[in-house]
Amino acid sequence: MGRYYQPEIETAPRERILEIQNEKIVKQVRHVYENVPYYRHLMEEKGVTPDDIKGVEDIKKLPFLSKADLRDAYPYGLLGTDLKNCVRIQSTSGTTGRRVVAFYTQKDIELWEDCCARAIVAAGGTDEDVCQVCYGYGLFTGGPGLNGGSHKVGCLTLPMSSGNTDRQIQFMMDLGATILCCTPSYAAYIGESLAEKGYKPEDNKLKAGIFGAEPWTEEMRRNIEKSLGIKAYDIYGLTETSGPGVAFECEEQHGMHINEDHFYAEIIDPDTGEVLPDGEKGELVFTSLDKEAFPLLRYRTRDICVLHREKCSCGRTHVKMSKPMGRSDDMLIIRGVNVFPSQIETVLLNEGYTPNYQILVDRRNNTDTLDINVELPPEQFSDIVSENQAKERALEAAMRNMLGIGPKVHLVGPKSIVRSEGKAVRVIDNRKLHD
Ligand code: DLL
Repeated sequence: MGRYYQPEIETAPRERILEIQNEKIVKQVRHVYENVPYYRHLMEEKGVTPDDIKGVEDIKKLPFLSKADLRDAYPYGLLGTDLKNCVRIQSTSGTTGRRVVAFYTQKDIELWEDCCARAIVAAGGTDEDVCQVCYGYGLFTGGPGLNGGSHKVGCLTLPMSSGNTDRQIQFMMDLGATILCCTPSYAAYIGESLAEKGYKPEDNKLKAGIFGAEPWTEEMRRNIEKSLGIKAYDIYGLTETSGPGVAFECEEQHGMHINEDHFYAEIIDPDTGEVLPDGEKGELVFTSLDKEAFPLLRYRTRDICVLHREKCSCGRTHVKMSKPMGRSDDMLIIRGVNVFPSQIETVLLNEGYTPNYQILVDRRNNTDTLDINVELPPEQFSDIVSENQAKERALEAAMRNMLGIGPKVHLVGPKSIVRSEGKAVRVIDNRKLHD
């Protein structure tokens, strides 16, 4: 296997890519219009018909789609094909109210796995490699996506899923894993655990890591590379667009190539929706070009980034996106799990507390921590420590249920959370996630 998984498309001249995109978008829009009444209605509202879309130039005529639409249409409202043609669902982590369920036909899965295979090959993967996948398996897209990509490349795949670090390390050493796939914070933690066990970076056989699903800095990259003795590559994606592999880093390790034959990217001003030119920072919007079961036109990711089209020394011609530099909504990613402050508020209100709370996020020993200070009104305040502790544990359980991760809850006395004169400052995030 060479430097590319699908060289004819990954290094295709720009004109060829545009030709492919133009051809596919016409079909994709028609497919959505004919099969997804929810989106057809949005098009009708905007006065656009499939005949207006003759190529990617016309994508800007189409209405946007947001997470709120996905919620409205839950679970089947955006399905582009008969359920009987679907073979899989995946879903976002946590959340009851905001769960996103994505559907796949067998062809959708093939294309998704191709995208992940491209990422693995770009990180130097071949059929000689042993690829340890410790993203979560199950509903989360990380495990299944990289697992499928690893099979396509022909690597010996270790489907570890996340957690149980001792076992991860044992398999890594005993089976000579050469590629590690997990979140960057878990990679850093594995590096630390190896050192604690007395291993030096040269003791493992790893050569590369494919890390994503959460923001990470160049400083984290350097630390991980040093502690594991590898090259660390970024990979991006979201459940809505199939999962990891929408974009991936090449040997330049400078921006992620977007798989433009499957996804058309735009950057918009998050406030006005206006399309911004390449090189300007704004919200990333994706249009799928050939999805069957869960096609999304102009989906607002809420991730803030920049697109670059300069020639890349790796030979790939696909546009590059910068690392996400933040979000245009209030979503937090904590230990790889997407968390919205509104979910925390919902639990508090459901459990009979007031919405006076503060969310504290930090990163200690490469692991995200989530603490929630919850203010008790005078009538609920108790001097008996054990009573408060029991309430804290009960709230923690309710939060875990809603969020999919367990926070530490601290009940605090009446009026001890500072009232804000403007917008309440609900979230204090002390992690340094962006350079
Ligand atoms: O995190 C898919 C994924 C799995 C990507 C494994 C990479 C590796 P969701 O849970 O739907 O899907 O979360 C998607 O995570 O909108 C970004 O805000 C964030 N995100 C994903 N990759 C990166 C990355 C998966 N490389 C949301 N850097 C996205 C920064 C990322 N943020």
